[in-house]
Amino acid sequence: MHTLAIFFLVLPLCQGELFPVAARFILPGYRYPPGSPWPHPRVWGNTSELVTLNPSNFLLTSNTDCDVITGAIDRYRPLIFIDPDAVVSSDLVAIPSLTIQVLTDEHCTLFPQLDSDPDYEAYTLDIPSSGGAKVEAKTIWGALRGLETFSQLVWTLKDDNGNSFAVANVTKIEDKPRFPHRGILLDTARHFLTVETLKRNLDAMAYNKFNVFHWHLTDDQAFPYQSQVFPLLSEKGAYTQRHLFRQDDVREVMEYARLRGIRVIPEIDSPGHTHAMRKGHPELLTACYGDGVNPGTPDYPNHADREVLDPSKNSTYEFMKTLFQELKDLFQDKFLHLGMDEVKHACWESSPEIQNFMTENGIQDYSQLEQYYINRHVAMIQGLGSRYISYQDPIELGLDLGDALVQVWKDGELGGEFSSWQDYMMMVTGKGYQVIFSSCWYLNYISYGEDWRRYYECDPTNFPGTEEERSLVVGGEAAVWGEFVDGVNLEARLWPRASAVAERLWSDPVDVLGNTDDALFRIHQHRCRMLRFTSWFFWSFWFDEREVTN
Ligand code: CP6
Repeated sequence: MHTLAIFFLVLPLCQGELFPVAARFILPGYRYPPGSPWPHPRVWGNTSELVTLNPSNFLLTSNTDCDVITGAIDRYRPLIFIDPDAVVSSDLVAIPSLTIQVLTDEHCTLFPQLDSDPDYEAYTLDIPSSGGAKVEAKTIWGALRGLETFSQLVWTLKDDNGNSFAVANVTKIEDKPRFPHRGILLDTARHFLTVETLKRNLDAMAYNKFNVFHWHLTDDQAFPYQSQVFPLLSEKGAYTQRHLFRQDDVREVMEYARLRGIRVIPEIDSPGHTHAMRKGHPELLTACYGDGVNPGTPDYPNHADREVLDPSKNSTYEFMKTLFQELKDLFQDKFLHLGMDEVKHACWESSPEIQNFMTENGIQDYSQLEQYYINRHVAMIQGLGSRYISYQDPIELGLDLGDALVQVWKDGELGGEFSSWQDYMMMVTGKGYQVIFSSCWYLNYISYGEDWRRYYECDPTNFPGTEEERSLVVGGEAAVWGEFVDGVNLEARLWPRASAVAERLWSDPVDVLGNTDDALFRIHQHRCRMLRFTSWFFWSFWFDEREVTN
């Protein structure tokens, strides 16, 4: 009871987000005011001077008619004005408008891509003490980020007569991301996730300036992606014919993501994690003899966790080429994710056909066989004109991944060869690979309390490499593996914990990220904002209407 009372004092519930008028005089003394942006901008010139906005005639305009911007203006208006009945406060200057200036809208017909231009998502934002507010950006993607920030800067005061006022602090911001790749990995193979659920998370991602949805489409348990070229994959491999992503479903997700400046990178994991592919296409996989370890006749019972594609047949690579060509055309990202994690060699070891193939081709061991698969798979992907991402696993076997972007996901073990994720980062960047970092951010794990602090404190360049090695980090991804997560608990695991990752990947570590106590007020505000922006918020009114009895 006691701790609860203190907790409430420090962090009011989200229903308290309409600040009493008196807050105007108290809150400037805080390190951060209400309407604090998340993630923290690079340069945030913030004052305690307030202006007001009139919801009934506030002008939101842009110099471009690109659908990404006009769509965003329509989406953001109701988010900016929480209370549509807010009135203009007579003792504050009213700013009449927000103008969004885009220097070039050449990106408008394109999907966002990984881009090394530091201004790709940069913007400036100005809320003056009189006159119109401005967002300026080189690209439509930067303008989107700026509009997001503007929506966060507006907060609401409420007076004793029940009037509310939309207000913002006079502010100047210059902002750009620290890393160009800021992603969320969702797994739709262990449990299916609906298009609606994916869209809700794309919204939340936009509120946190994430820009990559890494779609772990398939795995041992299921193949929910409905391929046009190989329909048997999902006809046999999906849980049911309702648990499917049709081509139109994917296009719907893609378009939703594009309008929010989010890339969608599909992953078809291979050569491991392919049990579900066996159901429609048994010819693709190496037949396991016996139980895959002891000799016996080939059969296909429960080898789910050690199934691997057959690297010895040309038809395997032909198949994958046709499948990935379709994915490339559909998803339109420069990168495809190839998986390559946790390849078990047991079925290869059990197979006389594989051993013959190895003898004929002078392949000496199963690592070399894995390398053979990688080489042919990668050559095929390059033949499509795509670039590719791989999990770190092959590198641990000393294998070569060409010009892969490597996703480091392991945390090392005490006493092992790699005792921490830092050791893996040293090894992978030491070999010159660019890296996407994930080791700290397995949000499918749960624990009690403010565990976002742990995610927040983990910095992907905090390993003892050279300056050049640390510069190989292109970003990171928070991951939600789906073994114990479905549409019911996904959002609760992701948000607001992924917000901690979002700020780590966006903001400048020197200025901002030292101290989680500093972040507490802002992340709390941000969580309330996210509730407000989604349908969950409407439940909170049910509580508002109840009488407080003690
Ligand atoms: N599924 C696939 C998983 C994991 C990986 N690949 C995984 C395993 C352990 C942890 C995190 C993720 N569930 N296909 C590894 C990339 Cl801790």
